Amino acid sequence: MKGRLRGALNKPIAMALLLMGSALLFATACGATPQTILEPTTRSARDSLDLLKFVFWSAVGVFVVVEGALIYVLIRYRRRSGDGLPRQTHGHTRLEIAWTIVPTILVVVIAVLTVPRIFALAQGPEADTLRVRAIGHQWWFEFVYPDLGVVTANELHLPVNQSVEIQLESEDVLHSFWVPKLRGKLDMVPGRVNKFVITPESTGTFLGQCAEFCGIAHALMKFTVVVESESDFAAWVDNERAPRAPPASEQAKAGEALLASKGCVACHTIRGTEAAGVIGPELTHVGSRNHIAAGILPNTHEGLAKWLSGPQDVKPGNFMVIPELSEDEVESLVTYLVGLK
Ligand code: HEC
Ligand SMILES: [Cu+2]
Repeated sequence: MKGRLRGALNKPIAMALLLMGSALLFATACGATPQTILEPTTRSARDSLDLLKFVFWSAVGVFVVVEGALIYVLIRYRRRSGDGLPRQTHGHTRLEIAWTIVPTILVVVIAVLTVPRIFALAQGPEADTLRVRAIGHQWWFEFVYPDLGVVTANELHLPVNQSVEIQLESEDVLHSFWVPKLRGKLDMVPGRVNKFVITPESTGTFLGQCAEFCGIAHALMKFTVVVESESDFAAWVDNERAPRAPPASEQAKAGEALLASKGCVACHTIRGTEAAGVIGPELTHVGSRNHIAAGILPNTHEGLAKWLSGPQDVKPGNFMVIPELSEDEVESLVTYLVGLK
């Protein structure tokens, strides 16, 4: 029998195995993984990963047993020259009972492990839970801290080891809030508030992304979550609450003067100025953020200049529509915005 098996493992099969092996190697060789679910930093994300691992390895076990049996039978009982009609049979009661009971047990075990986790995911806030409203807009995220009087965009700050309830809302269409290292995704639904509670356990910057197709710039709708120490968070809140820093140079002053004439005031709020629009992101402290345009450009002089010179080139279809600005006007505005720490 051994000899027959070896004979069957001929060239094509060996080639296929080699290809599958190298594909696996390539697939696992991905380097940095900022948006992986495999490095959870909250209990919620860890619970989901544990469950995923259990289901995955059970599936691997089932796959190996079933495919192994199939391959063995295909090779062992394949048709050879001179073979006649094989013995005809119908059904095998014991086998059929076995392959009904085994999957049932597996499904029941998965259900028993899943149901308590579903309840854990839906757990409500505690007395000292920090509340944040996360509001999806086409194509950026707004973050409002109702108890702290802070409004910001695209960069959610959270204190480490503090439970936080995130209330998901949408201003327009369906979006989905997904920070893989913090929690599984949850939809942001217009006219409805979905909530979840998490406690981030490690400091760091975590990448998030809208995970529900929401229109032309959906793929360019990202955000970051900055988890920081309690004192860093308190300092951040203090800074966010203050009105905008007054322009520090003549050029920055010229920039602030352009807010009205170029229409920025209609869509953006900059507390301390006449700008009080609510269509675009709050800009009072835009200079302190790491990225602009929902994670698409670095918040540098060049990034801002690129954005103001052509927001539609950077992010086609987005709702920032402005008159064309001269190079001087862009410089003034950028100098002003960079100063809004
Ligand atoms: C018609 C409304 C509208 C006008 C007018 C407008 N903006 Fe915007 N702005 C937006 C929207 C919407 C976004 C978010 C775009 C996105 O990321 O999809 C935005 C984004 C920005 C951002 C990036 C903010 C961030 O945190 O991502 C900056 C900076 C900005 N606008 C500056 C300006 C300036 C300066 C002007 C005036 C020259 C201006 N905007 C005029 C609607 C507007
Ligand atoms: Cu979206």
